[in-house]
Amino acid sequence: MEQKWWHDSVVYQIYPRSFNDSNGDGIGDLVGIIEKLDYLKLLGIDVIWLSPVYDSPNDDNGYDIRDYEAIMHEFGTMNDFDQLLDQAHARGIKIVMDLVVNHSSDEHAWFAESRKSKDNPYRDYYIWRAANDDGTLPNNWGSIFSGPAWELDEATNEYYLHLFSKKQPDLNWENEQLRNEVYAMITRWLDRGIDGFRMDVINLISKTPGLPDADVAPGALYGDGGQHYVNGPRIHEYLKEMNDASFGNYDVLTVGEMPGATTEDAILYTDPARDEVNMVFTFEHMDLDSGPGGKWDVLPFDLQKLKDNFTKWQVALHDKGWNSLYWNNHDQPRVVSRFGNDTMYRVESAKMLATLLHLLKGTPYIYQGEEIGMTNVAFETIEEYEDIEIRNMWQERMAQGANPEALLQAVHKKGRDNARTPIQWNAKQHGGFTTGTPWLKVNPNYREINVERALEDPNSIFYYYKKLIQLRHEHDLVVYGQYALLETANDIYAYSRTYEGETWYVYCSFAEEETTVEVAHDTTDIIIGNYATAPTNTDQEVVLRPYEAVVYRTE
Ligand code: TEU
Ligand code: CA
Repeated sequence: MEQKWWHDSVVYQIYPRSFNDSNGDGIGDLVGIIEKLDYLKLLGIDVIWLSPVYDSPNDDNGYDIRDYEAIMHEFGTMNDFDQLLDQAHARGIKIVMDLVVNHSSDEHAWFAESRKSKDNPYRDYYIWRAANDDGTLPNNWGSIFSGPAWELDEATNEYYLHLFSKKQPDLNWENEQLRNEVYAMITRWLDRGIDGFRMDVINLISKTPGLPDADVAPGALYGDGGQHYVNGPRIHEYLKEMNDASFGNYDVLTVGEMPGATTEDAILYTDPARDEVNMVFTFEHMDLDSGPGGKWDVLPFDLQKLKDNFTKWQVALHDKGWNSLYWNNHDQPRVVSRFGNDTMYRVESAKMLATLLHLLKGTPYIYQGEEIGMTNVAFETIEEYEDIEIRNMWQERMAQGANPEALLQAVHKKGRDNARTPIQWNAKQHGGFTTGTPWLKVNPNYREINVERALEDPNSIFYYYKKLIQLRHEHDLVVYGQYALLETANDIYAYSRTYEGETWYVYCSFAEEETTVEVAHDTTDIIIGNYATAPTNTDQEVVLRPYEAVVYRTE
């Protein structure tokens, strides 16, 4: 496979609202990001993925875009953006932006036109339907943010489709003119000098013609429309067309956020010969702790399922496509709280999880705060949460008579605001994120967990991430080596990577007690480990301490 710059790159995701506030209004901003570029340079990352910074009424924190070519005024100006781009490039850091084109804001100029009349030239940019003859909604699909996926608009007495919030009407990709406008917009950003796109729910843009009703799961209020829009009928055609018309003409990174994409789908999306996208974000490992009732139906973590899933992806995409690797983003709880131990073994388990992910094959993504082991937050009341997904879900479930204590616990475990609390820079008020009042409360553990402390401690999680990033930059084995799962006890995840006659063995313990693993290789050359001393080992066995991670090299 032809080598690409994004093969050995590590990406750092910034959620600008929560990163760093430079002017005391409680909201992170572009100047705040510029102030921290040296920090990111020290960490050693290659690319920043910026969550949306476009003009938006913030119904979904910028994932509802009012103007694709203006900057959100809370975040700064286009001049600030150009500064950020220049300053990042001057440090050898690339910038990838978010592309949110499954839907726009209902305040976008296209939608303002579209809703005016049935014969408006922009009518067909969105998905409009009349009610059925019996007065019911056009179909039975539910919105991903609760309630039905249809909203009545009085001007024309028709419904528009919104897979997400009412303020996020879905764009109609069947309309060629709309598609061309999107490609032209992408091209203008690329000409501005950005280095690629993370493409929001891009595998949802093609819907089954006729928008048929979907199956209703037992106990569900609405049909699961996903059957008619996840990896829909024209998705590969649209992606190829987009690639040919825009980013395919530039040497940039594209990553498609793709809920419901299987390994078979991912191979089609990322096969370099097909010219669609470079890599996808799979959701499969993020869904392992969800029961049949969906994300709020929380199951205990099961390491065996994680091993099976990662192994399936590592093996399937080898030499066929390209993986992206992530534990965290702005939609997911903090990994150290989710799959590790965020109390007694916070530092050990955060480093162990980092080792596991960063030595796999694919492009790793670090979500802001992950590099200092930030944890989930547990607000005591639902009013302290800001996320529209949480708020809508709460309202719907309370109306159905759900138990508020149990639901609040599910929010503590899975709510998106876990990832969105402001970055804890130091032990000062509000963790040094702002001199004003933060838009979302800071996690109360900021005095113990913060960047300043991490930078002072040579054994911190931060410096461990730095080392892992360096390993990827220095060793082709980490980038291109072939993966194999090693059979071990239940609480251990062990795998090897092999490249040009060299093999690395990665052992990761999820146990809270010592665990002995049998080994069949030399154990003298340790590449990295998360304890200050080497584990007790012979050529036959290694005794792993709680949440220990260790990597051996053999030739
Ligand atoms: O997320 C898509 C998505 O599927 C999530 O909404 C996910 O299903 C949810 O968090 C899990 O319950 C993308 C963005 O990352 C997210 O922030 C946006 O809210 C969403 O699209 C709509 O743009
Ligand atoms: Ca600000």
